[in-house]
Amino acid sequence: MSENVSNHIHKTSKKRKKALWIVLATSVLVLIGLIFYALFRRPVVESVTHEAGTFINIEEFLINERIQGEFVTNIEEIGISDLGEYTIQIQVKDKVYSCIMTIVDTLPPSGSALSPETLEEILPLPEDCVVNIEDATEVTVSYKEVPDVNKAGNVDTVILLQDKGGNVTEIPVTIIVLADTEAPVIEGAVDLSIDEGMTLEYLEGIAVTDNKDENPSLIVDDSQVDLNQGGEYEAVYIATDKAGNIAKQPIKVIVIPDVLAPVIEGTQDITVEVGGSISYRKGVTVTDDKDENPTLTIDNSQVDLETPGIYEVIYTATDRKGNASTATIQVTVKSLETLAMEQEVYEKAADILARITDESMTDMEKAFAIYRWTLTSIGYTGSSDKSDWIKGAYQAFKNRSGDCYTYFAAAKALYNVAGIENVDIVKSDTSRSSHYWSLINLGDGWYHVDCTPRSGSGDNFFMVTDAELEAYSSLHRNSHIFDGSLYPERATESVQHMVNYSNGTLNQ
Ligand SMILES: [Ca+2]
Ligand SMILES: [Ca+2]
Ligand SMILES: [Ca+2]
Repeated sequence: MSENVSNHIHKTSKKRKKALWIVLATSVLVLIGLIFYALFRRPVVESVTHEAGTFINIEEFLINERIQGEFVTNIEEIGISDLGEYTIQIQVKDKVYSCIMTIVDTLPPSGSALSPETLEEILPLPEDCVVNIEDATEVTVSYKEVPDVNKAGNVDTVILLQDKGGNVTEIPVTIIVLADTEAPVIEGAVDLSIDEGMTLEYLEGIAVTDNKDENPSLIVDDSQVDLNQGGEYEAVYIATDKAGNIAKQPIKVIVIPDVLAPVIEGTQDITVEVGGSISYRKGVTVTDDKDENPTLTIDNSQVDLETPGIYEVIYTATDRKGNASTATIQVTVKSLETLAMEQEVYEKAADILARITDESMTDMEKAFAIYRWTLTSIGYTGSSDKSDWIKGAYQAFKNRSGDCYTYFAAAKALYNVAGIENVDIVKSDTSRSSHYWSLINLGDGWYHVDCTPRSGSGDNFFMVTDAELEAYSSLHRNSHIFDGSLYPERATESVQHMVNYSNGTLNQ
């Protein structure tokens, strides 16, 4: 028994010793572990969450403040407001550790309400409703609900400030909506001047703007202006905005009267054979100082194209204002026989002229040669057909005889071919006898030429003045009396000292 007891005691003692050893060994292992942990544990945290807008401090990354470390990553290159994840490298002693830094924005923005003024129907920008906005990240500004600003008054609304982190701040504001009381502004209005009868483009160059209305209306009141009557008038531009504000801008309108008649150009006498036709407008133009399209009427009611004769045609041009001018032409209707006779007369005249003149002669020498040829080449028989000078010339060239009409007509044909300006002149008092002669103009005025030989005396009439003709006429029963008012004004300077009738030459 005692041995058993002794054994039992001995066994108990052994068990205790064993437990003690286990505790001791465990403690040693824990201690060793702690020493290892202290000596070799990671000094840098695995991850960091950083609030945007604050300074990035090395201590955020170290497990306690006894550890000394420094950034390997250039931390200044990271925007402190740029949200996101960054891998940051940190050196502690001679080892480099990585850490994930996440920049977050958890703080809502702040701002101060304004009370912006606006006009009816014009919504202020939400940015204009808040000032002093502050946040670490970019903030967008918007209306929570778009306010109704269509009517004047105070409108309460809410502005939302939202940052990059999704944080939202609501700011109540009051918008002051004002009615539009400002009239539009008219620009470009100037006094206008225009020719009578024209139309005015009043609105050309006129601009209207308004403080609120993008399209204010613009009209012109020209009820006082009469564009068809010269004078000075007033017109008024009237601009109106949507709110009914009106601006008025008067201008002066000067209407320049049209007092000048149109000018007719290109009319000329027309010769046509019996039964022929005439285009009266051909080559005729009408212009006016003010009217771009003056009217032209042609009165040819007197013309009888079926009957030979000389007829008048009257052109009348009228401008818009009623100023009128006229031009008259003669239409000569000739029989075919007369036209043929005319052609023969001119052929014969050309033959004669070629014989009695040459290129070296002056116009006066040519005229004198015509005078001498006519005077001496035709015999006086005292009768002729006076219905047409062509007939007279025909008789002169064919028969070489006739009366004063024959001489006059022959000379006229020769003057025409020689290009000498001439006018027919007739005796005004034909109670005793009729007589025909010419006025010619060589550039120094009109002179009388009478190629009819006078019986008896050696009287000569080459380029004589009225006075010289009158001196003869008064002594010879008014042989050359005429109505001076019917003819172009005559020259008064005598050229008789140049004329040598006896030997047929001119003194230069
Ligand atoms: Ca924020
Ligand atoms: Ca306005
Ligand atoms: Ca005119």
